[in-house]
Amino acid sequence: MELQVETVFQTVRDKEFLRIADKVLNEKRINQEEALYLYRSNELTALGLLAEYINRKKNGMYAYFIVNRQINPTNVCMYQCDFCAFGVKKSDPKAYEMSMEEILKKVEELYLMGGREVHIVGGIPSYWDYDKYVSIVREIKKRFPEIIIKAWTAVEIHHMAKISGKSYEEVLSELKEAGLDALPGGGAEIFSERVRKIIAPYKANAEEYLEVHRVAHKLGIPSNATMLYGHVETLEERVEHMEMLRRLQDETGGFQVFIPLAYWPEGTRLGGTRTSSVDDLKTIAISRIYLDNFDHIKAYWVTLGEKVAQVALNFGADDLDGTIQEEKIVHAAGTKSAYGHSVDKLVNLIKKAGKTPAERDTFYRVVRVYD
Ligand code: V47
Ligand code: SF4
Repeated sequence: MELQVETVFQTVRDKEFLRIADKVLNEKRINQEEALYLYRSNELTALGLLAEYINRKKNGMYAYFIVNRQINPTNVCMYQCDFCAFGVKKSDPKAYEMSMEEILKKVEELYLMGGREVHIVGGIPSYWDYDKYVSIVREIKKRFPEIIIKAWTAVEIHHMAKISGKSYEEVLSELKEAGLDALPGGGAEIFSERVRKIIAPYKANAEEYLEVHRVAHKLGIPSNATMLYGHVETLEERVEHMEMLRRLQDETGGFQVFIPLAYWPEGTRLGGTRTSSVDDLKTIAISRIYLDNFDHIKAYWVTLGEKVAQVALNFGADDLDGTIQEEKIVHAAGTKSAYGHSVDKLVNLIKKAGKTPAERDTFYRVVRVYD
């Protein structure tokens, strides 16, 4: 059945909302002003329906998940971003660093349960040398060649280039040669210079983040993109962030998924309050509509909570991330989500959202459908 904007949206009285909705249904790109209008509108259910319509055209009734594991090898970090409760100084009693044996043990546990992906991201200690990052990838690949390694954010890649004197291209090529398969999307935060000066003044800036991803795509390394929202940024700055990603995706086509990350304030220097579920759902829906050149939008259950993530699967998102097993970054900032989920739990969450659970690998190749 074809959706007709007049009948589906008959309860919506806002003419400008309807004009934008019609544009979206006609597969025309919306601009930044129109995205802002959608953010400021109170037509939440119509917005969700619009985003979900786009999502179903791209992904049908599938909602994806992956059997994966996060490994955060250390929480010692020289950058001390104000929104982050995870990164601590070496002298902090909470500071830890995993040995290579501990890291390999964690990968082995994943391997034995049939997992497919390790997602490695952590703090950036001033005393780690370049080879440390490369050797973690190399050792994992050597022992577990079937495991897909999604490791090191653009911020870490930029840092590696800085300490080694190598170019992004050299660093990424060496990591690829060691066994790196994909880059995670962390470190993007909000691209606005104004915001970065407040929340993360010392690490890679927007241009550097985007350039790392550009080079990765050129080398055939796919990557993900994130946006940390709900702190000091304006709605304009969120939309500008999406615009910069949309432009790079037009150029390279190398992004696989966009992941809006809801900010958790507990234990951070920045403080503030949690996002509302309405804001979370709007952000999922608007990103689905705005990023028309991205195939996937992730409802990351760790930041959204399981319940909002489930609703988000009907607001334009098509992916829940995965079993994860152990997550330290957002848990340090107060999330009450479980540390990990079983496959059964994720399958159930998805089925109860009215979607078909599709287990995937890192590259969105379907491994198993749970009808
Ligand atoms: O870059 C840090 C964020 C990110 C907080 O690529 C916080 O598939 C909320 O990027 N509240 C790391 N978020 C996690 C990440 C990620 C997660 C899942 C999947 C993928 C992927 C990437 O966590 C950091 C930062 O943006 N973060 N502190 C906080 N207080
Ligand atoms: Fe370090 Fe990343 Fe936390 Fe910033 S967000 S303090 S770079 S771990």
